[in-house]
Amino acid sequence: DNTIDMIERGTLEIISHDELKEKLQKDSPVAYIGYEPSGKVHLGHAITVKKMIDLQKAGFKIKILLADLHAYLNEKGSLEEIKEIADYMRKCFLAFGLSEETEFILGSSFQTSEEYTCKMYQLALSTTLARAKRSMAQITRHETDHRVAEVIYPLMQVIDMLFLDVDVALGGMEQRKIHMLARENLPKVGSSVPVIIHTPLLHGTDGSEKMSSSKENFIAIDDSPETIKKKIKNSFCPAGEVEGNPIIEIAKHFIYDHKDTMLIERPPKFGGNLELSYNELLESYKDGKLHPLDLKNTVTKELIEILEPVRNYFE
Ligand code: IYR
Repeated sequence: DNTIDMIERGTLEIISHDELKEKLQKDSPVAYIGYEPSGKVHLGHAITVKKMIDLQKAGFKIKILLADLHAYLNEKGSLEEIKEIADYMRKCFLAFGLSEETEFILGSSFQTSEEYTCKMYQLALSTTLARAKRSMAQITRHETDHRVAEVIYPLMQVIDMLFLDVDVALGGMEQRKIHMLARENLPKVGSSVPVIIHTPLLHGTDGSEKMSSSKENFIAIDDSPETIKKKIKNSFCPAGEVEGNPIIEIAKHFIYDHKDTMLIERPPKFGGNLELSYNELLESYKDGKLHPLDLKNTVTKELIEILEPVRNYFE
């Protein structure tokens, strides 16, 4: 039950809990996540990587799909550029704490095989165009002028689960509609269905809904201390507002995940030091007793410390 608690901590949903318990009884269950290699590895990715580390500790074999063809279909660059970024991503994940046993798989290494392609065609027959398009709403680069690539993408993601033989698929909440498509349609192509785990999205430092490497609203896990300082200093962080506040979210996911209280250092003339639990932090911030600048300074200091192993790995 400790294991279940650890897996569940910080997630938004698990579909389903009972199935997860069954998977934990297996000999060596497999958990996977896929990433489009593009731009920098940032704190949004890190939320899911942390959860993969939890699953690794819980006894899962971890497969990380470096989804180069998916990135290509989503217009993230040429395949050569994308493969280079895939290599950087793999290094980032190891630097961040996934163990050396983690299996990294390049999408294009299996996604063009005859068997894969035939399964995808089979799935194409049982999936409506409307549903495939809808599943991409939070993933595609296009708001209008939709490309055919956009409906091939989710079909491939579903078939990945079959070919990588996974027991658990993890993703941010934006993957939900593709995951639901998988739950419903995998049985139709003769496959079992994986357990799905969703983690929350992190707001961008500009306050927009999703931290994203293409929007310059991210903090990269290998950013220098100076860059982290600058980005947090300029970040959206409205006084009194905790909903949708990226700095509060960073504190929640990256500091309070391993600490019960956080020390806020303030000069006596600004009220002196505070040691706050997460709930106390929310209350103080809402009541205006904690100024955005003091919050930012503390989160900056803590985050620089948390990301130190990543910077060391690259040096
Ligand atoms: N759709 C993901 C990338 C991706 C995830 C999985 I799980 C796949 O099997 C394939 C691709 C994204 O938006 O980054």
